[in-house]
Amino acid sequence: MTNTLYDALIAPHAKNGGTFLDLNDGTTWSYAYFVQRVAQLAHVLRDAGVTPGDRIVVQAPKTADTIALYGAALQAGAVFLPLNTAYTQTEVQYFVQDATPSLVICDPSRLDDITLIADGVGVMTLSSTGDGTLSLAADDKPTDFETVARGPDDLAALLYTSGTTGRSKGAMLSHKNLLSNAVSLVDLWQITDQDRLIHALPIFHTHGLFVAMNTSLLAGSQVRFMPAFDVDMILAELPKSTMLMGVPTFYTRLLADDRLDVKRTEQMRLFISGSAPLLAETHTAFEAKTGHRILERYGMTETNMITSNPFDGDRIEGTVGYPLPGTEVVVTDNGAPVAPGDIGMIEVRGDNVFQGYWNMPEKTAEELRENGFFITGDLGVAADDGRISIVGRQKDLIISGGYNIYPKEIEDVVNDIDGVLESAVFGVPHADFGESVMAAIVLEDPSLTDTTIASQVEPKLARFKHPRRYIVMDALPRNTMGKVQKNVLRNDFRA
Ligand code: MLC
Ligand code: AMP
Repeated sequence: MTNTLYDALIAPHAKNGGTFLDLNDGTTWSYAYFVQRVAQLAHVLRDAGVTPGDRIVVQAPKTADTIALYGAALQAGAVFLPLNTAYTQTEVQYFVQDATPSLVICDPSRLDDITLIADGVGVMTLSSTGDGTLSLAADDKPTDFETVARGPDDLAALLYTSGTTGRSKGAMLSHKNLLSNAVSLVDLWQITDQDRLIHALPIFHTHGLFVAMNTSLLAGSQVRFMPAFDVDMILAELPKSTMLMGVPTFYTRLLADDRLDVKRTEQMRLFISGSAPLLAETHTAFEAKTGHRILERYGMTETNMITSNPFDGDRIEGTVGYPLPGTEVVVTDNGAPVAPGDIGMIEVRGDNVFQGYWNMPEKTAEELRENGFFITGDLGVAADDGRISIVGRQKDLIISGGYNIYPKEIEDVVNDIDGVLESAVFGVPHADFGESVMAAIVLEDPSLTDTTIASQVEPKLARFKHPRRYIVMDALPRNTMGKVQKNVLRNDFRA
């Protein structure tokens, strides 16, 4: 039986006694043990009724078993659907209803919440202490499993990404999409089994799950697997590691610590940044303190990684480098390529580009052209030699600490509150998170307070999406067409 991703990422390690995961409690998982654990979990999935092509929703803590569950989903031919652990019951309900999974896996502390909205779908638990029902059920299962056949075009994962319409869209990622990108990155960044990656990202997004884990599995490298970002822990691991992947907030926080220096980073081979713009000043300050030039790359949930600064060659601050091998990037004006140096829409085509949005053919048709180019919503410039710089976004999006926040989703919730006439949510610069969320509101009921509004937003939206300030206005600024001028709000309230 062939299974594109399983055969490339997992099967080759069946007899590999080398360390894969180095965990916080001091224990390690060898690659060979990982392969066996994946098989045990695949048995649990099958026994729970998961059949090939079924979606499994996973809102679970960052543990070794969660990574093995990703492997198990691949081996059982299922579609892995990870969710941010910060999502509320209301948010999870939408994903469950939209994706119609055959199994939902959550932290034991969320079991009641999730069972209520799972609508007859089976729910199992996965905890950070290993005593969830999923892990316990796996313990006495056989350590081998007959791999389900999956080809390059079969779906491997469904990752939701919010949209400008306020409704999250499930990006369908095939085995080929994920594998082709991992192969390009391993080659480009020269990742080998001699590498040790510091992994401090969440594993429910492209960056922490695919960019970090798929490349490590493909190369057979070691992963220092941390439950979350922690400056002290990272500083302690730098002398024993070779790579770090992070969002810009990782780097600004590390820079603020005097213990970061040349000596501590001597063994490190590569610092990679992505998911949000890395300020040129962060790049420069990091080099001054450590001697390392951070390698910035650019990607999206729908496309995996698109461009990267070179491994050998100039890593230029403020640019995201060149298209990955096998990936075409064009900068366009209404679909027509613009000249080098001119600003336009970044469009992408290649094996890395997703298969479309789950159950949303109209949305897919709007963003994925018939000729295969995906319209990213990011505005960029290509230099004469093809190097890309991102200069802005056409989509109304805030990126806070690497998390994408779509204003429309928040506006819908705020506008629904009795006594609110309308609102406009926008981002302002934030030293730690890059951007931070603010809401301008117009009230029908002047007695409504920030606290009342916040208390009604809280149960509906994950904490990282909550506006940090509500600004009451008599009217929202609008242009002659009646469109709210968010640039005016951003300028007026940036301080
Ligand atoms: C946490 N909080 C945030 C936040 N993260 N608020 C805004 N933006 C964020 N990103 C809030 C919490 O709700 C909490 O609020 C407070 O901050 C402290 O929570 P915490 O869990 O202790 O936060 P911290 O550990 O400091 O996390 C910050 C972070 C984390 C930057 C380390 O957000 C992170 O790991 N971000 C990475 C996101 C990522 O992987 N993106 C990749 C997307 S893929 P309060 O008020 O309750 O205290 C993609 C494609 C690509 O974009 O190209 O890669
Ligand atoms: P997501 O939908 O979460 O995958 O986020 C993708 C978006 O993150 C892209 O469309 C960009 O707007 C942004 N992004 C990713 N990497 C970078 C980068 N290096 N510089 C600027 N923006 C980035």
